[in-house]
Amino acid sequence: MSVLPRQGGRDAYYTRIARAGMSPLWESMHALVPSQPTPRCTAVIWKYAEVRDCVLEAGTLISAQEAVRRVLMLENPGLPGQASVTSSLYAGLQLILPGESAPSHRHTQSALRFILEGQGAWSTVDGERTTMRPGDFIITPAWTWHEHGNLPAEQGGEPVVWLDGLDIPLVRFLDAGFAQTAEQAPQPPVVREGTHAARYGYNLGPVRAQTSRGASPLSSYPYERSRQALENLLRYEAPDQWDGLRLRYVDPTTGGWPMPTMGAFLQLLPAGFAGRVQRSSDSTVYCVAEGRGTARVGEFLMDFEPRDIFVVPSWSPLSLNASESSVLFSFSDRPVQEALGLWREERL
Ligand code: GTQ
Repeated sequence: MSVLPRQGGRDAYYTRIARAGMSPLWESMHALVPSQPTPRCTAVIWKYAEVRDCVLEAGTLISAQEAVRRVLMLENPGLPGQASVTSSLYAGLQLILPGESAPSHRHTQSALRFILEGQGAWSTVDGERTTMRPGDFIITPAWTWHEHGNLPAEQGGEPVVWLDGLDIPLVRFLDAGFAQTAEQAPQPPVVREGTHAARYGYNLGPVRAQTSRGASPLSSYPYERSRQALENLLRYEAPDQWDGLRLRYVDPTTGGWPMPTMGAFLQLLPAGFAGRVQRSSDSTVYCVAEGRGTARVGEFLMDFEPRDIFVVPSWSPLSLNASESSVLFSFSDRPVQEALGLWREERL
């Protein structure tokens, strides 16, 4: 007890216990165990028309090879300098020019891509090449080798830009980040493009099941098919009053999320849709595939148009309106929250 002699008031006491590496819970109890989420990230929108030039300008300053990944990170204003779009997730805009390639590596962070513009690029995931087309949802599960490339201009390569989503802040929080470059380990054997789509992409699967890689065997969920699913469903099902028609991307071998740390969604809002107010505990990043409308987060109004990216923080009241028929892509850490029994939603 000699470290804590009983003299002075509370402040003096706090100073003394701080020297011993302790601090009083009762001063921060409310902040540590809040009655509801108090997200540090804020609602924010990146208008693609305003940031596109900056993204393309990066192509004049550094090559994809030198940069390894030529990306402008989307930093949430509530999390400055933390490479975070939400507390748990990272987002960025990646550019690859005709004829370029970005070297092979792998890491324990999972990555997803939503292609914004341009033709000719591909991503190779565990030795299987996947062509990237606008609107495609492409995944790079944890610890899979991946590299990106683009056709030469003569063969139709155009500047290609996509939205990257990674669980970098989450993995950093857990101190579980590992990475390797291709020189440090052998590359996987080459698999012909389309192999996994042929094997798993039609509600059929191999009879002698391969062991799961802990993530979807499909690297690509082409926009054409996902879009068609929504369009088709609209003929059978009335849009939900909160979400319109919202589907989630699935691992066809389990019906679960494509990757364990990030879930992704595609939703159709018919023209004139005026969604009711809802909130959920997973801060969500949206990217507009088609259409125009408004996302209201609390009192904050965000007018969206194609390729805009916006954030809806945890537990913030959200309502979506569409002036034109719209398609929204979105992703969040919902699989993590569900696995831990944390995820909640409220529909008002
Ligand atoms: O494409 O592998 O935006 O490793 C950040 C880190 C993209 C990628 C990012 C990455 C990648």
